[in-house]
Amino acid sequence: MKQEDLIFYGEYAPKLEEIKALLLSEIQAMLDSISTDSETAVAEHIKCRIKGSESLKEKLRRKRLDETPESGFRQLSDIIGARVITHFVGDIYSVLELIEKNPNWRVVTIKDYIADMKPNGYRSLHVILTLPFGVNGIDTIDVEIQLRTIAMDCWAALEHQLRYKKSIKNTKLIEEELKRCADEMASTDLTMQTIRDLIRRG
Ligand code: 0O2
Repeated sequence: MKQEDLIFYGEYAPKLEEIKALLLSEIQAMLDSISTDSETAVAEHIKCRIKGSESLKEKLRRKRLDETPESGFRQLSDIIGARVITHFVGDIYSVLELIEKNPNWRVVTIKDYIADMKPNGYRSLHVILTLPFGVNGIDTIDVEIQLRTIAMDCWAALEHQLRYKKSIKNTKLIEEELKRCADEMASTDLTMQTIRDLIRRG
């Protein structure tokens, strides 16, 4: 954690680091239970992060909430977030099944932005879990696992970067073009899935 984040999270910082490490190792173990062979692995990579204090304060400000860690723990679900990047769309639902079956986890919300994409073209599946916290009277914390294919992640990363460039003109045209890219990538994802299914069937 950066110095500024350590100061902001204060007494909560060690527990957040502990939960992040636990989440990562549990996800890894879950994925290994499907396959440890790189030829058949479902995940391209996994990432886990604790939200930076500036990004958290910005989100709390946007939602008109107190800019404190406690307010974040109570009202937000992505202070600790993990991202599982899969090769194929079908793999996302295999991982979801494992998450739902995990006896150590309690799934509270599933947001399927693949079946029901956001209007801008964003696709991803978000799973929110409640985990024990137990620091300073805060019993639990919600964490978010985002499941995406490589193509969905690529689009989200580029869109995230472009979104914050305020000087861009022709916003409507750019929005349409981004949406078109998202749709083309989703169509490629489906074709790749079909090709894999054909190969597997022999
Ligand atoms: P970061 O930098 O990724 O951590 P909201 O009120 O909509 O901002 P909420 O209620 O948590 O957030 O719900 P949502 O939209 O289901 O999930 C938010 C997270 O999903 C975002 O976190 C992004 O990681 C991702 N996300 C959602 N919509 C988009 C989108 O249109 N484009 C991209 N690139 N990512 C998206 P943060 O907090 O915005 O930031």
